[in-house]
Order: sequence, then C-alpha cells, then structure tokens
Amino acid sequence: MPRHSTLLAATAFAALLAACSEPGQIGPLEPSAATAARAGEKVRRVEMHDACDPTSFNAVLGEGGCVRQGGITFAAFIDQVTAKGEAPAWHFAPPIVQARVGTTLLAINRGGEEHTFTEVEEFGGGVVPILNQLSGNTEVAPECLAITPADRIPAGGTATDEVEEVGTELYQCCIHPWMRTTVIARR
Ligand SMILES: [Cu+2]
Repeated sequence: MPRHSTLLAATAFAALLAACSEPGQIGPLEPSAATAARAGEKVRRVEMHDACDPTSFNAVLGEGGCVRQGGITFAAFIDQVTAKGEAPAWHFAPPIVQARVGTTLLAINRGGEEHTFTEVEEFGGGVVPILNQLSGNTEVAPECLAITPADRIPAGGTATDEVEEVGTELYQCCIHPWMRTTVIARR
C-alpha cells in the first residue's frame, strides 16, 4: 500500500477510535471467574493475542492504546490486514473450543490493545470501519454495534461467558473482526 494511503488509514483509524473509545481499566479476574476456577468447575480459556508496537500504535491511538513491548508497527499492521484480510498475530487461541453446556468461557487479553469477546449469531464486521473494509468484513455483526465501553477488555483484563446450549456458539473481537473462536457445545 502506498505510504500516503497508510497515513490516511491511520488518520481515519485514529479519528474513529477517538470517537468511540474510552480508557479501559486493568482489573483482577472477575469474581465469578476466579470463584469458578477455584471450585474446579469447568472453565475453558480463550487467550486474546496481538503484537502491537507501542510507539507507532500510540502515535495513532493515543497514549495507552498499546501497552505491550516491541511488536509490529502500525503501518505494517495495516499492510498485513490489507494484503491478507487479517494481521495473524491478532488472534484468539484456540480458534475452536469443545465444551460441555455449563462451562465458563474465560477470555484473557494477553495482548497490548483492547479487544472484545463478543458472541455473535454470524461472524461479521465490527466497530472500526477501516478495519472492516480492509479485512473484507463489510457486513457488520449487529451484536458489535451494541457493545458498551465495559465490553472492551483492556490488556491484562478478562471477561467470562457461559456455554448455554448444545450447538455452535461464535465469538469474535468487535475491533479486529478476524479474531474469532468457534465453541462447539455438547451435553
Ligand atoms: Cu481485537
């Protein structure tokens, strides 16, 4: 991608984030998750990873937008999403989870940026139009339009959800819509 396009994308990205982002808070495990883990109940972890380079990402996102060390520059990130429809280091692990109904899913943000762990009927685009466009997720997931600041999981933060019924449940990040996990639930 030509340099000026990258800068345009960065500028659009920053404007969008400034419009919809609020600073997250890094907190301990939610009590419910910690309690479930202690009691030995069924908990399945999903780790949320990224590789943001703080210097270049914070130049676009603002201070605190990326709080890890080293990593991939913002320009390289945009180039990857443009070329591949994703930046592979930004991913949920594992991509598929087999779990029994009643299992607690514990999403842990191991990256340096905010992510969401949002259950959707169908995978789709999220709340950052430029990333939707570059990744080819032009059909926005309606659940992503309904997220609140509390749904943004800061670096080091966690979120939980219950596996409620037999079948397939889909979870994605509403910021980076290629970050996805499919949960296959059985009795
Ligand atoms: Cu994300």
